[in-house]
Amino acid sequence: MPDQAVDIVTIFPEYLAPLRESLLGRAIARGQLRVDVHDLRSWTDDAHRTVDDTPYGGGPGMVMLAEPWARALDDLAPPESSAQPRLIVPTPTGRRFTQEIAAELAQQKWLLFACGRYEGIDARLTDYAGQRMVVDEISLGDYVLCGGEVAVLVIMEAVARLMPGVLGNAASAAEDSFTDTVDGLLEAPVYTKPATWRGLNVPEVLLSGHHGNIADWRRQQSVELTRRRRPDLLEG
Ligand code: 6GU
Repeated sequence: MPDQAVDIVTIFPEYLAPLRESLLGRAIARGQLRVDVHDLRSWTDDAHRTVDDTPYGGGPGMVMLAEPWARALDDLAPPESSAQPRLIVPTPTGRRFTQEIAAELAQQKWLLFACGRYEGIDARLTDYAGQRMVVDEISLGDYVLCGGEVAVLVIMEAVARLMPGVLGNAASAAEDSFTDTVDGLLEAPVYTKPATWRGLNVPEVLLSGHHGNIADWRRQQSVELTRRRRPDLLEG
């Protein structure tokens, strides 16, 4: 049995195909991770396979019905079962996704993503799910996507590389931008061979073999880059 499991419910299952590529694909192939994508419409029972309706109180667009979602949850994670997933609902009204949240999700045994479309899901769905599982509404940032599917790809790409045993080189995840080991600074620029390329040179210090000087240079580059591009990270 895989160490970790991910279920994704969506009305566009094909959208999640990229999850089988690359890092995640290899973890799935090695049997470390189970990823299953489910069509929400399979939990409808009318001829039109309806998943939405007009909003109470008026307003634009359509709202996803709670019932198909509840059936999906009850099927994938029966209420009487003691094992329950962490429910992730991507939504622009969620708390902002960060590296810290990615690290937290990477520790979970079981993640269940509910991809909303249209104007979102009937708010009672998270109340219902919250009766038995931890529910996390997450936003990628201050812009609006058409649906949660791409958000799931983003979240899973950030989470997968932090999952125990998924990344080949565990050290490289720890040193990346936004993790604690660089004190919340952006990473210094990186270079590889050749040392001179189309008239452009690699900074001399990186060729020196002097580890102390290299560490100092990288630190100074990190601080400078962060001051220019992300001064918000330097506050406090
Ligand atoms: Cl997670 N979902 C949607 N639909 N829009 C978003 C988002 C999520 N994060 C930012 N915009």
